Amino acid sequence: MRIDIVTIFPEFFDVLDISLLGKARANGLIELGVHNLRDFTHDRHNTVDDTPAGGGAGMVMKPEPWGEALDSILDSGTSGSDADPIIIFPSPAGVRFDQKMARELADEQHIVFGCGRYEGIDQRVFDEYAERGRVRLVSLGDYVLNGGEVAVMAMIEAVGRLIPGVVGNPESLVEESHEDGLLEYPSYTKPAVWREREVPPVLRSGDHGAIARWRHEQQVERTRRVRPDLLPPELQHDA
Ligand code: JEK
Repeated sequence: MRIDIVTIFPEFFDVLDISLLGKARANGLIELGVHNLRDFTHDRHNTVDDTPAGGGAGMVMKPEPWGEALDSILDSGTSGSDADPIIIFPSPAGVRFDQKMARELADEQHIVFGCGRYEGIDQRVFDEYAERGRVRLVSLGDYVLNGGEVAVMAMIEAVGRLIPGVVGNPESLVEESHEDGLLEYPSYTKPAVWREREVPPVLRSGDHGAIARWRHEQQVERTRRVRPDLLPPELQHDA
């Protein structure tokens, strides 16, 4: 997979070299390009923002640097050899990012992330590239961040660990693929007693059927308590 990121804070993504993706990049499983939006300006102050049309608070990102940056990524590099990239713009007005979207993105050959700042990017940038290919506005969650960078880091981590060879232990991914959309069960390790707190005896019983049933009960109970919205209808009964 190839990932390109356009941002005014390219150093923000230096940490990807030491995170779990470092190995995947060394193996050639993930190619990463980080592009400074200011490199696509032509004025002395490398201006990327301007006042909002129609008035209002804050600043809006100008379309021209975005057009030059995205054009250079789309028609340079892996030109022709790869399938058409999907362009993702993090936005508080986007569709919610979730595990299903992470799985879909893990199948892509080429993802381009556009990180906005200020009050966001001129709408015409989205319209222009939506007319030429696949554009998605995606929100990390229902809270307001200062820009798209943190959202892109989270999305890359969620997508990257689904690419075969990127995650250390493929068994944990097999287990996840069988998940039922419930929250996970609580985990324990040794020692069997810590500060008078016991590992539940069933987990030390060696009875794998009993362990599987206990874990499922814990999942259902936990989901009912903290995320009732995730409970499938057949598990929904009151009290
Ligand atoms: C991309 C710029 C900052 C801040 C104004 C007025 C109500 C806010 C943009 N889950 C997520 N939360 N926030 C983002 C995100 C934030 C961004 C950018 C993503 C680019 N900003 C900003 C205030 C406002 N709005 C109406 C909401 C707009 C995000 C993701 N992904």
